[in-house]
Amino acid sequence: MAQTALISVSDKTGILEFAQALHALGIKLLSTGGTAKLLADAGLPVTEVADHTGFPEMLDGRVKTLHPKIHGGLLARRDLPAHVAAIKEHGIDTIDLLIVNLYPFESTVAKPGCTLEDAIENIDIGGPAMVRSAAKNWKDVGVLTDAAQYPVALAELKADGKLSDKTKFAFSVAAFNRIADYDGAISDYLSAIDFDASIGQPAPTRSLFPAQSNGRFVKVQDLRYGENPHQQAAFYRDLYPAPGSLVSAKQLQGKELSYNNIADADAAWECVKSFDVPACVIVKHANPCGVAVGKDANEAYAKAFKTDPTSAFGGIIAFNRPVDLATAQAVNKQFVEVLMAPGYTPEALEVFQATKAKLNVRVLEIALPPGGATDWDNGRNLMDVKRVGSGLLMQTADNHELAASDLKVVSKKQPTPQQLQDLLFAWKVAKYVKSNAIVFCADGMTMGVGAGQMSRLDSARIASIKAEHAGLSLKDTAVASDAFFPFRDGLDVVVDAGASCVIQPGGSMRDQEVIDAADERGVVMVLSGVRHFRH
Ligand code: 93A
Repeated sequence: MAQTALISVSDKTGILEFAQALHALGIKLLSTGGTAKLLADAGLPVTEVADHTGFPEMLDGRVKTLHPKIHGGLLARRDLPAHVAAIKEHGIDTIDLLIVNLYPFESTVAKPGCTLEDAIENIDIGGPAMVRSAAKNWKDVGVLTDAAQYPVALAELKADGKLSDKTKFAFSVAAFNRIADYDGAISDYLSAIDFDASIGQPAPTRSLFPAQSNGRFVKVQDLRYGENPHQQAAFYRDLYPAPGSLVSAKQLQGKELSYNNIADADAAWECVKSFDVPACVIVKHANPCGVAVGKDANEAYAKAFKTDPTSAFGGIIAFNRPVDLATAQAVNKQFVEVLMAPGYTPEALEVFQATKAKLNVRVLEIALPPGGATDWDNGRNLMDVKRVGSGLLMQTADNHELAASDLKVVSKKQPTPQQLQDLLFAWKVAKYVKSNAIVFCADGMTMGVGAGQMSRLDSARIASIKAEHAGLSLKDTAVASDAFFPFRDGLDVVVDAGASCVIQPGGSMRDQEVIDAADERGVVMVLSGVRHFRH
Protein backbone atom coordinates (compact mmCIF):
# COMPACT_ATOMS: atom_id res chain seq x y z
CA MET A 1 0.00 0.00 0.00
CA ALA A 2 1.22 3.49 -0.78
CA GLN A 3 2.69 5.39 2.13
CA THR A 4 0.96 8.47 3.51
CA ALA A 5 2.62 11.64 4.79
CA LEU A 6 0.80 14.19 6.93
CA ILE A 7 2.24 17.66 6.58
CA SER A 8 1.26 20.48 8.94
CA VAL A 9 3.77 23.29 9.26
CA SER A 10 3.69 26.89 10.45
CA ASP A 11 7.17 27.63 9.13
CA LYS A 12 6.77 26.67 5.50
CA THR A 13 10.45 27.01 4.56
CA GLY A 14 11.47 24.23 2.19
CA ILE A 15 8.16 22.39 2.55
CA LEU A 16 7.02 22.69 -1.06
CA GLU A 17 10.22 21.16 -2.46
CA PHE A 18 10.08 18.42 0.16
CA ALA A 19 6.41 17.65 -0.58
CA GLN A 20 7.15 17.57 -4.31
CA ALA A 21 9.91 15.04 -3.69
CA LEU A 22 7.60 12.91 -1.51
CA HIS A 23 4.94 13.01 -4.20
CA ALA A 24 7.48 11.98 -6.82
CA LEU A 25 8.21 8.92 -4.67
CA GLY A 26 4.54 7.96 -4.78
CA ILE A 27 3.75 9.06 -1.23
CA LYS A 28 0.21 10.30 -0.59
CA LEU A 29 -0.06 13.79 0.89
CA LEU A 30 -2.40 14.76 3.68
CA SER A 31 -2.32 18.28 5.04
CA THR A 32 -3.93 20.98 7.21
CA GLY A 33 -5.59 24.15 5.83
CA GLY A 34 -2.76 26.60 5.20
CA THR A 35 -0.20 23.97 4.30
CA ALA A 36 -2.67 22.14 2.02
CA LYS A 37 -3.42 25.38 0.20
CA LEU A 38 0.25 26.06 -0.42
CA LEU A 39 0.79 22.58 -1.84
CA ALA A 40 -2.41 22.58 -3.91
CA ASP A 41 -1.61 26.01 -5.34
CA ALA A 42 1.67 24.54 -6.56
CA GLY A 43 -0.28 21.81 -8.34
CA LEU A 44 0.36 18.96 -5.91
CA PRO A 45 -2.42 16.45 -5.26
CA VAL A 46 -3.15 16.81 -1.56
CA THR A 47 -6.03 15.75 0.69
CA GLU A 48 -7.10 18.16 3.38
CA VAL A 49 -7.21 16.67 6.86
CA ALA A 50 -10.81 17.91 7.17
CA ASP A 51 -11.80 15.87 4.09
CA HIS A 52 -9.86 12.90 5.39
CA THR A 53 -11.55 12.92 8.80
CA GLY A 54 -14.91 14.16 7.59
CA PHE A 55 -14.74 16.74 10.36
CA PRO A 56 -14.17 20.42 9.58
CA GLU A 57 -11.41 22.55 11.05
CA MET A 58 -13.14 24.58 13.74
CA LEU A 59 -12.72 27.12 16.57
CA ASP A 60 -10.40 29.32 14.49
CA GLY A 61 -8.18 26.34 13.78
CA ARG A 62 -7.88 25.30 17.43
CA VAL A 63 -9.27 21.91 16.38
CA LYS A 64 -7.76 20.69 13.12
CA THR A 65 -6.08 17.38 13.63
CA LEU A 66 -7.41 16.31 17.02
CA HIS A 67 -9.31 13.36 15.60
CA PRO A 68 -9.12 9.56 16.04
CA LYS A 69 -8.59 9.15 12.30
CA ILE A 70 -5.36 11.11 12.69
CA HIS A 71 -4.17 9.79 16.04
CA GLY A 72 -5.30 6.24 15.30
CA GLY A 73 -3.35 6.39 12.05
CA LEU A 74 -0.24 7.57 13.89
CA LEU A 75 -0.48 5.38 16.99
CA ALA A 76 -1.56 1.99 15.62
CA ARG A 77 1.17 -0.63 15.88
CA ARG A 78 1.55 -2.38 12.57
CA ASP A 79 2.99 -5.49 14.26
CA LEU A 80 -0.04 -6.07 16.50
CA PRO A 81 -2.95 -7.83 14.76
CA ALA A 82 -5.37 -6.34 17.31
CA HIS A 83 -4.27 -2.81 16.39
CA VAL A 84 -4.48 -3.53 12.68
CA ALA A 85 -7.96 -5.02 13.12
CA ALA A 86 -9.11 -2.06 15.24
CA ILE A 87 -8.14 0.60 12.73
CA LYS A 88 -9.65 -1.45 9.94
CA GLU A 89 -12.91 -1.72 11.84
CA HIS A 90 -13.02 2.05 12.28
CA GLY A 91 -11.93 2.90 8.75
CA ILE A 92 -8.67 4.47 9.86
CA ASP A 93 -5.72 4.56 7.44
CA THR A 94 -2.16 4.44 8.73
CA ILE A 95 0.06 7.52 8.49
CA ASP A 96 3.72 6.70 7.89
CA LEU A 97 5.40 10.08 7.88
CA LEU A 98 4.54 13.13 9.96
CA ILE A 99 6.04 16.51 9.11
CA VAL A 100 5.16 19.16 11.69
CA ASN A 101 6.54 22.37 12.99
CA LEU A 102 4.65 24.23 15.65
CA TYR A 103 2.94 27.59 16.07
CA PRO A 104 5.81 30.04 16.65
CA PHE A 105 5.41 30.47 20.41
CA GLU A 106 9.07 31.26 21.17
CA SER A 107 9.47 33.95 18.51
CA THR A 108 6.07 35.45 19.35
CA VAL A 109 6.88 35.96 23.04
CA ALA A 110 10.35 37.28 22.13
CA LYS A 111 8.73 40.19 20.31
CA PRO A 112 8.49 43.39 22.31
CA GLY A 113 4.93 44.19 23.29
CA CYS A 114 3.66 40.62 22.97
CA THR A 115 0.41 40.34 24.92
CA LEU A 116 -0.75 37.37 26.94
CA GLU A 117 -3.48 36.83 24.31
CA ASP A 118 -0.90 36.71 21.48
CA ALA A 119 1.16 34.26 23.49
CA ILE A 120 -1.78 32.00 24.27
CA GLU A 121 -3.04 31.92 20.68
CA ASN A 122 0.42 30.71 19.72
CA ILE A 123 0.32 27.70 22.02
CA ASP A 124 0.05 24.78 19.63
CA ILE A 125 -2.05 21.88 20.89
CA GLY A 126 -2.74 19.65 17.92
CA GLY A 127 0.83 19.81 16.54
CA PRO A 128 2.55 18.57 19.72
CA ALA A 129 -0.18 15.94 20.17
CA MET A 130 0.56 14.51 16.71
CA VAL A 131 4.30 14.74 17.25
CA ARG A 132 3.99 12.80 20.50
CA SER A 133 1.79 10.14 18.89
CA ALA A 134 4.22 9.67 16.02
CA ALA A 135 7.32 9.80 18.22
CA LYS A 136 5.86 7.21 20.60
CA ASN A 137 5.17 4.93 17.64
CA TRP A 138 8.63 5.58 16.17
CA LYS A 139 9.11 2.09 14.78
CA ASP A 140 6.18 2.63 12.41
CA VAL A 141 6.20 6.39 11.87
CA GLY A 142 8.95 8.77 10.83
CA VAL A 143 8.41 12.15 12.51
CA LEU A 144 10.15 15.25 11.17
CA THR A 145 10.11 18.38 13.33
CA ASP A 146 12.95 20.32 11.73
CA ALA A 147 13.59 21.34 8.11
CA ALA A 148 17.20 20.14 8.51
CA GLN A 149 15.80 16.60 8.60
CA TYR A 150 14.14 16.83 5.16
CA PRO A 151 17.24 15.96 3.10
CA VAL A 152 18.20 13.14 5.50
CA ALA A 153 14.77 11.56 5.14
CA LEU A 154 14.65 12.05 1.38
CA ALA A 155 17.99 10.38 0.84
CA GLU A 156 16.81 7.26 2.70
CA LEU A 157 13.39 7.20 1.08
CA LYS A 158 14.97 7.44 -2.36
CA ALA A 159 17.52 4.72 -1.60
CA ASP A 160 15.35 2.22 0.31
CA GLY A 161 11.76 3.37 -0.01
CA LYS A 162 11.62 3.79 3.77
CA LEU A 163 13.44 5.30 6.72
CA SER A 164 15.90 3.18 8.68
CA ASP A 165 15.12 2.31 12.30
CA LYS A 166 18.17 4.31 13.34
CA THR A 167 16.86 7.45 11.65
CA LYS A 168 13.32 6.95 12.92
CA PHE A 169 14.62 6.58 16.48
CA ALA A 170 16.82 9.69 16.12
CA PHE A 171 13.84 11.63 14.74
CA SER A 172 11.68 10.42 17.62
CA VAL A 173 14.23 11.60 20.21
CA ALA A 174 14.53 14.93 18.39
CA ALA A 175 10.74 15.21 18.39
CA PHE A 176 10.45 14.66 22.14
CA ASN A 177 13.27 17.16 22.69
CA ARG A 178 11.44 19.69 20.55
CA ILE A 179 8.23 19.20 22.51
CA ALA A 180 10.11 19.53 25.82
CA ASP A 181 11.74 22.76 24.61
CA TYR A 182 8.41 24.07 23.40
CA ASP A 183 6.60 23.25 26.63
CA GLY A 184 9.57 24.61 28.59
CA ALA A 185 9.26 27.93 26.76
CA ILE A 186 5.53 28.06 27.51
CA SER A 187 6.11 27.17 31.15
CA ASP A 188 8.92 29.74 31.52
CA TYR A 189 6.76 32.43 29.96
CA LEU A 190 3.63 31.77 31.97
CA SER A 191 5.46 31.11 35.24
CA ALA A 192 6.81 34.65 35.08
CA ILE A 193 3.32 36.17 35.17
CA ASP A 194 1.46 36.80 38.42
CA PHE A 195 -2.29 37.05 38.61
CA ASP A 196 -3.09 40.60 39.68
CA ALA A 197 -6.26 40.39 41.83
CA SER A 198 -6.70 44.16 41.77
CA ILE A 199 -7.32 44.12 38.01
CA GLY A 200 -8.81 40.64 37.92
CA GLN A 201 -6.35 39.38 35.34
CA PRO A 202 -2.72 38.40 34.86
CA ALA A 203 -0.32 41.29 35.52
CA PRO A 204 1.04 42.89 32.35
CA THR A 205 4.66 42.72 33.53
CA ARG A 206 6.63 39.53 33.80
CA SER A 207 8.98 38.60 36.62
CA LEU A 208 12.67 38.08 35.82
CA PHE A 209 12.56 35.04 38.03
CA PRO A 210 9.68 32.72 36.99
CA ALA A 211 7.94 30.59 39.62
CA GLN A 212 9.45 27.60 37.84
CA SER A 213 12.60 27.66 35.77
CA ASN A 214 13.11 25.14 32.98
CA GLY A 215 16.79 25.05 32.18
CA ARG A 216 17.02 24.07 28.54
CA PHE A 217 20.53 23.06 27.48
CA VAL A 218 22.03 21.22 24.55
CA LYS A 219 25.22 19.18 24.76
CA VAL A 220 28.15 20.73 22.93
CA GLN A 221 30.61 17.96 23.70
CA ASP A 222 31.64 15.35 26.21
CA LEU A 223 34.78 16.22 28.10
CA ARG A 224 37.57 13.81 28.97
CA TYR A 225 37.09 14.65 32.64
CA GLY A 226 35.95 17.42 34.92
CA GLU A 227 37.85 19.83 37.13
CA ASN A 228 39.86 16.78 38.25
CA PRO A 229 40.52 13.50 36.42
CA HIS A 230 38.25 11.47 38.73
CA GLN A 231 35.25 13.65 37.80
CA GLN A 232 33.14 13.05 34.67
CA ALA A 233 32.04 16.06 32.67
CA ALA A 234 30.34 17.44 29.58
CA PHE A 235 29.87 20.91 28.12
CA TYR A 236 26.33 22.20 27.47
CA ARG A 237 25.12 25.37 25.86
CA ASP A 238 21.92 27.36 26.25
CA LEU A 239 19.23 26.30 23.81
CA TYR A 240 19.34 29.84 22.40
CA PRO A 241 22.90 31.04 23.00
CA ALA A 242 23.72 34.74 22.85
CA PRO A 243 25.89 35.79 19.90
CA GLY A 244 29.41 36.59 21.05
CA SER A 245 29.30 34.11 23.94
CA LEU A 246 31.92 31.43 24.46
CA VAL A 247 29.72 28.61 23.15
CA SER A 248 29.86 30.13 19.67
CA ALA A 249 33.66 29.70 19.55
CA LYS A 250 35.09 27.62 16.72
CA GLN A 251 38.17 25.56 17.54
CA LEU A 252 40.56 25.90 14.61
CA GLN A 253 43.22 23.55 15.91
CA GLY A 254 44.74 21.98 18.98
CA LYS A 255 44.06 19.40 21.63
CA GLU A 256 40.56 18.83 22.90
CA LEU A 257 39.37 21.57 25.26
CA SER A 258 39.27 20.48 28.88
CA TYR A 259 36.77 21.46 31.54
CA ASN A 260 39.24 23.91 33.10
CA ASN A 261 40.18 25.30 29.66
CA ILE A 262 36.55 26.15 29.00
CA ALA A 263 36.01 27.75 32.41
CA ASP A 264 39.18 29.84 32.04
CA ALA A 265 38.44 30.72 28.41
CA ASP A 266 35.06 32.05 29.50
CA ALA A 267 36.66 34.22 32.19
CA ALA A 268 39.19 35.58 29.67
CA TRP A 269 36.59 36.18 26.98
CA GLU A 270 34.13 37.94 29.28
CA CYS A 271 36.89 40.31 30.40
CA VAL A 272 38.49 41.03 27.02
CA LYS A 273 35.22 41.65 25.21
CA SER A 274 34.32 44.36 27.72
CA PHE A 275 36.97 46.65 26.19
CA ASP A 276 36.29 48.90 23.21
CA VAL A 277 39.97 49.43 22.42
CA PRO A 278 42.47 46.67 21.49
CA ALA A 279 42.96 44.57 24.62
CA CYS A 280 44.59 41.36 25.79
CA VAL A 281 43.66 39.26 28.82
CA ILE A 282 45.72 36.39 30.18
CA VAL A 283 43.89 34.08 32.59
CA LYS A 284 45.13 31.40 34.97
CA HIS A 285 42.80 29.50 37.29
CA ALA A 286 39.84 31.72 36.41
CA ASN A 287 41.63 34.95 37.35
CA PRO A 288 43.25 37.49 35.03
CA CYS A 289 47.00 37.49 35.66
CA GLY A 290 47.59 40.16 33.04
CA VAL A 291 45.25 42.61 31.35
CA ALA A 292 46.24 45.47 29.10
CA VAL A 293 45.05 47.75 26.35
CA GLY A 294 47.29 49.05 23.60
CA LYS A 295 47.38 50.63 20.18
CA ASP A 296 47.03 47.12 18.73
CA ALA A 297 46.78 43.49 19.84
CA ASN A 298 50.55 43.08 19.86
CA GLU A 299 51.19 45.98 22.19
CA ALA A 300 48.30 44.92 24.45
CA TYR A 301 49.82 41.44 24.68
CA ALA A 302 53.32 42.67 25.48
CA LYS A 303 51.95 44.77 28.34
CA ALA A 304 49.60 42.09 29.67
CA PHE A 305 52.42 39.53 29.68
CA LYS A 306 54.69 41.81 31.72
CA THR A 307 52.26 41.85 34.66
CA ASP A 308 53.05 38.32 35.71
CA PRO A 309 55.17 36.29 33.28
CA THR A 310 55.42 33.41 35.77
CA SER A 311 51.66 32.91 36.03
CA ALA A 312 51.14 33.56 32.30
CA PHE A 313 52.98 30.28 31.58
CA GLY A 314 50.36 27.85 30.27
CA GLY A 315 47.66 30.49 30.42
CA ILE A 316 44.59 31.27 28.38
CA ILE A 317 45.21 34.33 26.17
CA ALA A 318 42.30 36.29 24.76
CA PHE A 319 42.22 39.19 22.32
CA ASN A 320 39.35 41.39 21.18
CA ARG A 321 41.10 42.10 17.88
CA PRO A 322 42.28 39.72 15.15
CA VAL A 323 45.72 38.24 15.72
CA ASP A 324 48.36 39.06 13.10
CA LEU A 325 51.77 37.53 12.45
CA ALA A 326 53.71 39.77 14.85
CA THR A 327 51.29 39.06 17.71
CA ALA A 328 51.30 35.34 16.98
CA GLN A 329 55.11 35.29 17.03
CA ALA A 330 55.16 37.12 20.36
CA VAL A 331 52.59 34.75 21.91
CA ASN A 332 54.46 31.78 20.48
CA LYS A 333 57.48 32.53 22.66
CA GLN A 334 55.64 31.24 25.70
CA PHE A 335 53.68 28.10 26.52
CA VAL A 336 50.03 28.84 25.81
CA GLU A 337 47.13 26.49 26.55
CA VAL A 338 44.36 28.32 24.72
CA LEU A 339 44.42 31.27 22.37
CA MET A 340 41.22 33.10 21.55
CA ALA A 341 40.46 36.00 19.23
CA PRO A 342 37.81 37.22 16.78
CA GLY A 343 40.10 36.21 13.91
CA TYR A 344 43.60 35.31 12.71
CA THR A 345 45.57 36.15 9.62
CA PRO A 346 46.69 33.04 7.68
CA GLU A 347 50.33 33.81 8.57
CA ALA A 348 49.42 34.04 12.23
CA LEU A 349 47.79 30.61 12.12
CA GLU A 350 50.87 29.12 10.44
CA VAL A 351 52.92 30.06 13.49
CA PHE A 352 50.91 27.54 15.52
CA GLN A 353 51.15 24.89 12.85
CA ALA A 354 54.94 25.00 12.53
CA THR A 355 55.70 22.03 14.77
CA LYS A 356 53.82 19.02 16.13
CA ALA A 357 54.01 20.49 19.63
CA LYS A 358 52.62 23.83 18.49
CA LEU A 359 49.71 22.08 16.81
CA ASN A 360 48.57 21.19 20.32
CA VAL A 361 47.79 24.83 21.05
CA ARG A 362 44.02 25.20 21.19
CA VAL A 363 43.19 28.08 18.87
CA LEU A 364 39.65 29.42 19.15
CA GLU A 365 37.97 31.85 16.80
CA ILE A 366 35.10 33.68 18.41
CA ALA A 367 32.99 36.57 17.20
CA LEU A 368 32.56 39.68 19.31
CA PRO A 369 28.98 40.53 20.32
CA PRO A 370 27.38 42.42 17.42
CA GLY A 371 26.69 45.50 19.56
CA GLY A 372 30.27 45.92 20.81
CA ALA A 373 31.72 46.01 24.31
CA THR A 374 28.56 47.03 26.14
CA ASP A 375 26.32 44.66 24.21
CA TRP A 376 26.56 42.27 27.14
CA ASP A 377 24.58 39.51 25.60
CA ASN A 378 22.17 41.04 23.15
CA GLY A 379 19.64 41.39 25.91
CA ARG A 380 19.49 37.65 26.46
CA ASN A 381 21.13 35.28 28.90
CA LEU A 382 21.07 37.96 31.53
CA MET A 383 21.09 35.32 34.20
CA ASP A 384 24.03 34.17 36.18
CA VAL A 385 23.51 30.75 37.73
CA LYS A 386 25.33 28.93 40.48
CA ARG A 387 24.60 25.41 41.69
CA VAL A 388 24.19 24.98 45.43
CA GLY A 389 23.30 21.59 46.89
CA SER A 390 20.03 20.59 45.24
CA GLY A 391 19.28 24.16 44.23
CA LEU A 392 20.29 27.06 42.05
CA LEU A 393 21.15 30.61 42.85
CA MET A 394 20.06 32.89 40.04
CA GLN A 395 20.90 36.53 39.62
CA THR A 396 21.08 39.01 36.78
CA ALA A 397 24.62 39.06 35.39
CA ASP A 398 27.02 41.71 36.71
CA ASN A 399 26.70 44.00 33.70
CA HIS A 400 27.33 47.26 35.49
CA GLU A 401 29.32 49.70 33.40
CA LEU A 402 30.96 52.57 35.29
CA ALA A 403 31.19 55.96 33.57
CA ALA A 404 33.61 58.72 34.55
CA SER A 405 30.59 60.84 35.46
CA ASP A 406 29.56 58.27 38.10
CA LEU A 407 32.75 58.79 40.09
CA LYS A 408 32.77 60.76 43.29
CA VAL A 409 36.09 62.27 44.34
CA VAL A 410 36.20 62.20 48.16
CA SER A 411 39.86 63.07 48.78
CA LYS A 412 41.23 66.59 49.01
CA LYS A 413 43.50 65.77 46.12
CA GLN A 414 41.79 65.78 42.71
CA PRO A 415 42.64 63.12 40.11
CA THR A 416 44.46 64.07 36.91
CA PRO A 417 42.84 62.98 33.63
CA GLN A 418 45.50 60.23 33.34
CA GLN A 419 44.72 59.02 36.86
CA LEU A 420 41.02 58.95 36.08
CA GLN A 421 41.68 56.87 33.02
CA ASP A 422 43.85 54.43 34.99
CA LEU A 423 41.27 54.22 37.76
CA LEU A 424 38.52 53.34 35.30
CA PHE A 425 40.77 50.73 33.70
CA ALA A 426 41.65 49.25 37.10
CA TRP A 427 37.96 49.19 38.03
CA LYS A 428 37.03 47.37 34.83
CA VAL A 429 39.65 44.70 35.47
CA ALA A 430 38.77 44.31 39.17
CA LYS A 431 35.27 43.25 38.16
CA TYR A 432 36.74 40.10 36.56
CA VAL A 433 39.05 39.22 39.46
CA LYS A 434 37.76 36.91 42.19
CA SER A 435 37.05 38.63 45.49
CA ASN A 436 38.71 39.99 47.44
CA ALA A 437 40.25 41.78 44.48
CA ILE A 438 42.99 44.39 44.59
CA VAL A 439 44.30 45.51 41.21
CA PHE A 440 47.24 47.90 40.66
CA CYS A 441 47.34 49.51 37.19
CA ALA A 442 49.24 52.11 35.20
CA ASP A 443 49.05 53.23 31.58
CA GLY A 444 46.35 50.77 30.60
CA MET A 445 48.09 47.75 32.08
CA THR A 446 47.75 45.68 35.23
CA MET A 447 50.81 46.01 37.48
CA GLY A 448 49.80 43.66 40.29
CA VAL A 449 46.73 41.51 40.81
CA GLY A 450 45.68 40.18 44.21
CA ALA A 451 42.80 37.73 43.90
CA GLY A 452 40.54 35.46 45.87
CA GLN A 453 41.81 36.08 49.38
CA MET A 454 39.62 35.87 52.44
CA SER A 455 41.07 39.17 53.64
CA ARG A 456 41.33 42.34 51.56
CA LEU A 457 44.57 43.10 53.34
CA ASP A 458 46.13 39.87 52.05
CA SER A 459 44.92 40.55 48.50
CA ALA A 460 46.64 43.95 48.71
CA ARG A 461 49.83 42.40 50.04
CA ILE A 462 49.83 39.67 47.40
CA ALA A 463 49.27 42.19 44.58
CA SER A 464 52.31 44.18 45.63
CA ILE A 465 54.46 41.08 46.20
CA LYS A 466 53.57 39.86 42.71
CA ALA A 467 54.49 43.23 41.17
CA GLU A 468 57.83 43.07 42.95
CA HIS A 469 58.46 39.54 41.63
CA ALA A 470 57.65 40.72 38.11
CA GLY A 471 60.13 43.56 38.52
CA LEU A 472 57.45 46.22 38.23
CA SER A 473 57.45 49.44 40.20
CA LEU A 474 54.12 50.35 41.74
CA LYS A 475 55.12 53.98 42.18
CA ASP A 476 52.27 56.29 41.12
CA THR A 477 49.94 53.46 40.24
CA ALA A 478 46.14 53.43 40.35
CA VAL A 479 44.47 50.81 42.54
CA ALA A 480 41.00 49.33 42.42
CA SER A 481 39.40 47.50 45.31
CA ASP A 482 36.30 45.52 44.31
CA ALA A 483 34.59 46.29 47.64
CA PHE A 484 35.05 48.90 50.33
CA PHE A 485 37.99 49.06 52.74
CA PRO A 486 36.59 48.07 56.13
CA PHE A 487 39.58 49.69 57.86
CA ARG A 488 42.37 52.01 56.81
CA ASP A 489 44.96 49.22 56.95
CA GLY A 490 44.23 48.00 53.41
CA LEU A 491 44.65 51.51 52.08
CA ASP A 492 47.95 51.89 53.93
CA VAL A 493 49.28 48.71 52.31
CA VAL A 494 48.51 49.91 48.77
CA VAL A 495 49.86 53.41 49.42
CA ASP A 496 53.00 51.94 51.03
CA ALA A 497 53.40 49.93 47.83
CA GLY A 498 53.35 53.14 45.76
CA ALA A 499 49.73 53.79 44.73
CA SER A 500 48.83 57.44 44.24
CA CYS A 501 45.12 57.02 43.51
CA VAL A 502 42.49 54.55 44.65
CA ILE A 503 39.02 53.60 43.48
CA GLN A 504 36.64 51.71 45.76
CA PRO A 505 32.86 51.50 46.19
CA GLY A 506 32.65 53.28 49.54
CA GLY A 507 29.85 52.49 51.96
CA SER A 508 31.86 51.22 54.91
CA MET A 509 30.97 52.23 58.46
CA ARG A 510 34.49 53.62 58.61
CA ASP A 511 34.47 55.41 55.25
CA GLN A 512 35.50 58.64 56.94
CA GLU A 513 38.49 56.95 58.60
CA VAL A 514 39.57 55.60 55.20
CA ILE A 515 39.04 58.94 53.42
CA ASP A 516 40.98 60.75 56.18
CA ALA A 517 43.77 58.23 55.72
CA ALA A 518 43.84 58.98 51.97
CA ASP A 519 44.17 62.68 52.73
CA GLU A 520 46.80 62.03 55.37
CA ARG A 521 48.81 59.98 52.85
CA GLY A 522 48.23 62.57 50.11
CA VAL A 523 46.56 60.23 47.62
CA VAL A 524 43.47 60.56 45.45
CA MET A 525 40.40 58.58 46.45
CA VAL A 526 37.33 58.17 44.28
CA LEU A 527 34.19 56.21 45.05
CA SER A 528 32.42 54.12 42.41
CA GLY A 529 29.27 53.64 44.45
CA VAL A 530 28.99 50.02 43.20
CA ARG A 531 30.60 46.81 44.32
CA HIS A 532 31.90 43.96 42.14
CA PHE A 533 32.04 40.86 44.30
CA ARG A 534 32.85 37.81 42.22
CA HIS A 535 33.01 34.40 43.86
O1 93A B 1 -4.67 25.03 16.95
S1 93A B 1 -4.00 23.76 17.02
O2 93A B 1 -3.39 23.50 18.24
N1 93A B 1 -5.05 22.58 16.74
C1 93A B 1 -4.84 21.55 15.93
O3 93A B 1 -5.65 20.62 15.92
C2 93A B 1 -3.68 21.56 15.08
N2 93A B 1 -3.23 20.66 14.20
C3 93A B 1 -2.11 21.15 13.62
N3 93A B 1 -2.89 23.71 15.85
C4 93A B 1 -2.78 22.63 15.07
N4 93A B 1 -1.82 22.35 14.15
C5 93A B 1 -0.74 23.27 13.79
O4 93A B 1 -1.16 24.04 12.69
C6 93A B 1 0.52 22.63 13.34
O5 93A B 1 1.40 22.28 14.42
C7 93A B 1 1.14 23.69 12.45
O6 93A B 1 2.01 24.53 13.17
C8 93A B 1 -0.05 24.53 11.97
C9 93A B 1 -0.23 24.40 10.49
O7 93A B 1 -1.42 24.99 10.12
P1 93A B 1 -1.71 25.34 8.58
O8 93A B 1 -1.40 24.14 7.78
O9 93A B 1 -3.18 25.67 8.56
O10 93A B 1 -0.87 26.52 8.22
